[in-house]
Amino acid sequence: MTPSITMSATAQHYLELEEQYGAHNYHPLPVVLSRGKGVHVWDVDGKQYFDFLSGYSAVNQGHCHPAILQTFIEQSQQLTLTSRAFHSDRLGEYVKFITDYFGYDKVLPMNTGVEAVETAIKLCRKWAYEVKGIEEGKAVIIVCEGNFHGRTSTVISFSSDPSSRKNFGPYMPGFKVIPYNDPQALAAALEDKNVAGFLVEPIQGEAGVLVPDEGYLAKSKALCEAANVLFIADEIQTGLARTGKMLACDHENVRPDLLILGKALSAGMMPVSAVLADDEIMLTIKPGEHGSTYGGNPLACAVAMTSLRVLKEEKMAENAAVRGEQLRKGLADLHSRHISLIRGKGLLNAIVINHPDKEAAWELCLQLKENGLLAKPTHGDKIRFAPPLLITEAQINEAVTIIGKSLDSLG
Ligand code: IF1
Repeated sequence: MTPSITMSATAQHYLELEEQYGAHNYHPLPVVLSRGKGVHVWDVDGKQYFDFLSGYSAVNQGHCHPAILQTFIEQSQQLTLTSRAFHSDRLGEYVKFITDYFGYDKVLPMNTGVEAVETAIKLCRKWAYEVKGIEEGKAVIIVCEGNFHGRTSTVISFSSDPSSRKNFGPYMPGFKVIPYNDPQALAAALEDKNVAGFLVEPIQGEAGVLVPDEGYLAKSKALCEAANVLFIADEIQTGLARTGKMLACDHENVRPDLLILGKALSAGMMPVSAVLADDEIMLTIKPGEHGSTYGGNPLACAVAMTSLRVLKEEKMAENAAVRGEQLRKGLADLHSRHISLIRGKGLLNAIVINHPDKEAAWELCLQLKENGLLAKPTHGDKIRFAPPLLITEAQINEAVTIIGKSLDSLG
């Protein structure tokens, strides 16, 4: 049954403004939000929803977390941006804090996730030429089919998703695509002596929350080590407690050579990203060879420190592990004929919809919205369920009831 899309005049007004004056580079669910707090968001008509997307894992700490907000307010009234032409007290404090937190020699602070991915690519190439000794211009970085690492021209050059690539050429060379979750394919690709790095998501988010086989990350890291190739983990979506550990790599005790963070590093307050590495890699970039106007700004540093502190103080990784088990069990116990697969780790989950109507996942999301829960399909038949990590047992039960009721109305 296709629920009628009922929009108030107020909501319609905002949709029309976006339609008329905004680029059409998204197809959002027909809901206009105006407030967020914890696991909930409210639309312009005051209706409350569970947020089961969490800004694609940017608000792991919950919307408008009070302690992070307090830091934002205090720092924003003191000093927000100096550029890197000058030092700042917050940057010095932050670089020590985050490198102690994750156990690396150094951090290179950036803003968006894809900027951190680009930074990791540049560090990997620099290291290849100046440390490993690969011939200049010949470095190859291995990536996986189904990857999503952002939307710059370089990064979409190695996307296997036509909608990310089509008509954005010419493409950046120097990347080799192999199947995900296939150590043999990685071993074969590593035969090429020009390989400098392996860039991988510990769980492929956009591909539909593809969790690789147990041991995939550890095997891949070992193969990279044996080949003197950098293991580059894109933990922008999987990191920061989302999968039930501080990093998804922690499930296999894998320490990436280059660790890429973003999204929840600032709990949804502003774009903050980072690349962590040890000196042999990080010091290949010399003064003036890389940077960004806002990278490492005092406001971002202050917000990131509180965002990281909150994750540990409120034991969000532990909660994500327990609540994720509860969510997957609750979904399984629905015994819905419309669910063909439930997968995930911690509170990064997805269901695969089994329905003759190819629009069923979208229809289900419309029904979920009507019933008070916001989620969005990814790649057609999959729906990601990724609430903020402070969600409670009772709230998971309430959400599963909503999901069950919505599935029943699919027909
Ligand atoms: C959109 C997807 C998710 C990411 C990983 C790097 C980036 C992302 C693993 C780049 C960003 C965002 C981008 C956003 C929607 C969302 C997304 F659907 F696009 F693919 F989460 F799965 N690495 N993912 O997930 O970070 O530059 O965006 O800060 O483009 O619509 P960014």
